[in-house]
Amino acid sequence: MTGAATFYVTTPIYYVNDKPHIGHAYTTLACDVIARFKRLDGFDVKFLTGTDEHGQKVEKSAEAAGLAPLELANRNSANFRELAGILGCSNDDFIRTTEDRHRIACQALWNELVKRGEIYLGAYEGWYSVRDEAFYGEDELIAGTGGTKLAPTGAPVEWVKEPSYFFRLSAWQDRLLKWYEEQPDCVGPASRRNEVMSFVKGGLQDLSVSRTSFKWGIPVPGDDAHIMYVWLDALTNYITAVGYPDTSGGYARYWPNVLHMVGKDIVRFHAVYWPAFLMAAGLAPPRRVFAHGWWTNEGQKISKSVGNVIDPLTLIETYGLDQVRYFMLREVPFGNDGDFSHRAMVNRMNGELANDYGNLAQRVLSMIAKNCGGTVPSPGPISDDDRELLDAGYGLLGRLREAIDRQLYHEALEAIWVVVRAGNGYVDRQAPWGLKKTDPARMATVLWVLAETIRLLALATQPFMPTSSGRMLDQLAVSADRRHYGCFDSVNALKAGTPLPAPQGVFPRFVEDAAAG
Ligand code: ME8
Repeated sequence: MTGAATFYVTTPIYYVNDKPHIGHAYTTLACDVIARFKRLDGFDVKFLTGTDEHGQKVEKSAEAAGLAPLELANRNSANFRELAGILGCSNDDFIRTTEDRHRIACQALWNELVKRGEIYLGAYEGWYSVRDEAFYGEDELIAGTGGTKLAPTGAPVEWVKEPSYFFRLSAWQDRLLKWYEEQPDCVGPASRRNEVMSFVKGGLQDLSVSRTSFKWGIPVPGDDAHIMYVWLDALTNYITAVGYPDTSGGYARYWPNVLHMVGKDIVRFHAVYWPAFLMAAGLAPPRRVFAHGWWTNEGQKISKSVGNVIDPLTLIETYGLDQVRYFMLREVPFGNDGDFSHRAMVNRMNGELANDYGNLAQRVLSMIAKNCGGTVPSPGPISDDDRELLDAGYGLLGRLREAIDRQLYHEALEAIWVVVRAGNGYVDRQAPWGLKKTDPARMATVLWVLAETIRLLALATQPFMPTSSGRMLDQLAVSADRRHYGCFDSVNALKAGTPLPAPQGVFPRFVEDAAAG
């Protein structure tokens, strides 16, 4: 792979105070799809996920659970690692902020910032939210019940007064604004970029980057009374994993061509603080931060207190892994908020997967098995109708590249389904079952055009539904080394006479009673 263009994609590192839920699964899946797509498209990809294990929030949760912080972290980090596996994720690395490599990177970054005069010692007095691990200005707070004050997120806040090191964030306002203007793709979608820009235009305060009132974190080099602010610690994971402070190997290879995928709740940390830390240390800011929307459950905010947290494992057991992967990225325009409902899930599963895509493949493959001796049929002259369907299939890759590069997963899937529907329309028009007696040569052509279209569809759906697409490609006898996107063309079309295995349905329907029972 040397010489291939590189692509680095990261999930947020998740807090270990809690169990993974649908929201975490969503971000990780979105990263997996893009990582798989780019690998198939010839890129040298690195896909990173992991866990954020320090800070007051984790320390408090551990205390409440009667555990040492590291014990809680070990237990819950394992849950996130396991989830990535269960989701079929192809991550190349899983980072934990309690690892030595990470402490080394954080302390090196800190020293660099100190050396450059970007960090100074002072005292912090103001509001802090442990739940958000964030400092808030008085003007940002909202009124809670009984005269209490809350963070804009609704989280409780407390007054903190302690010695603290500060990062000169205020000095980076103009350079951040220049970055947003010169690199318009650095924050997506555009609505989030606007939000971030107006926050920065509103003026930046220096940021408190150390705490002295608790211990669970990375010590500030040379001043053990302080531990680093958990967000400075956490954000650094993205360069730890490419080998920082060594800037030759992985760092030189992958940085800064990185996409940080995050939820809209943490865009400020990624699109304001992080690029400022990096630029201040003389390092390049990330290529792109994309903030997706928020999932609700049957119209309600997902929360532990409401008791409607969706466990991704239950979803997968109920509907199937590829079905869940498809649903999550198809249901909601990526970037918008979305709602999970059983009804919507079943509609997509039975309508688009089982009926439109699964039946098309199943019908065509069974006709080939019955009427063409179980081998790829031999096409004769190609008609305009044939050409139109084939061109739609071959044209798909360009559309997918465009959509995926802008994180428009729903558009990528819609482009694929335009071809699925065109394939169904073509079968109905050409009615190959009626040609068996009247014109077997034409039947063979129609079935070949359809089989070739299914090959292209299955290549296209691989990043979204790796297992099912793989099974479809198996049924078309497409070998493992011909599933990458260099084969998305007519040169690599199915060869007549290739023996095919017995067809099997790939997308089962969801049967309501079976689930209830
Ligand atoms: O914020 N809908 O970790 P976290 C969609 N440790 N996405 C959701 C979601 C929902 N209802 N709930 C959570 C942290 N997410 C920090 C990150 S990164 C250097 C440090 C997803 O465990 C979404 O990606 O609270 C969100 O940004 C992330 O989980 C927050 O995870």
